[in-house]
Amino acid sequence: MARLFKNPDQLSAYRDRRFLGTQEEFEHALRTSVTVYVGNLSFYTTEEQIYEVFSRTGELKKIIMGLDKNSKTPCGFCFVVYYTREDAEEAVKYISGTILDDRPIRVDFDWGFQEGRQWGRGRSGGQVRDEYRTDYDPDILFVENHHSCARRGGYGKLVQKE
Ligand code: GTA
Repeated sequence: MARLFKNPDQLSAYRDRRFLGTQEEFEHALRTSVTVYVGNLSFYTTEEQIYEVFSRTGELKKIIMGLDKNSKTPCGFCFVVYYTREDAEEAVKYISGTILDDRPIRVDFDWGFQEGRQWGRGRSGGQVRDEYRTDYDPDILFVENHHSCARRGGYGKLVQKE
């Protein structure tokens, strides 16, 4: 099957600061990896729902939910691992932008899952970008059996505090 993505610029705008190799090694990993990153997920989207959507382009090897490192609850991203490169490429091409739980999800090539990458890197425990976002995301996160709740937020809440 013909490759859908030939130009490295098409692969991803994201550069993982924690990738230890060179830019060439990073691009090689993006070009050959069978793993995709999924962003802008609702905190309520389940692994079963992700399985249903992503298995449309091929058989899945593994799903790793992204978790808030403090609360250990889903924080809006996951990694999906396929068996073949073609299936991963089709997921980036055809599933990105799909609405799941009222949110357009973003599917991006990823250099490959490693233990530790499942945790949000933000100072609050969740994703960095939720702390920097300039729009307001009203999605509500209930914590501790619905005794309290927090909003996903925005307007650069951490930047303003700095
Ligand atoms: N393949 O797009 C992605 C992607 N993202 C956004 C996160 N991951 C991704 N993987 C792929 N494509 O394993 C992966 C990460 C990690 C996990 C959680 O998801 O590799 P995170 O989202 O919590 O943290 O990651 P990450 O990736 O470090 O955050 P981000 O948003 O890309 O920020 C990078 C740096 O830019 C940070 O230093 C942050 O402080 C800064 N930054 C981010 N947004 C802004 C902004 N608007 N203004 C200024 N600085 C900003």
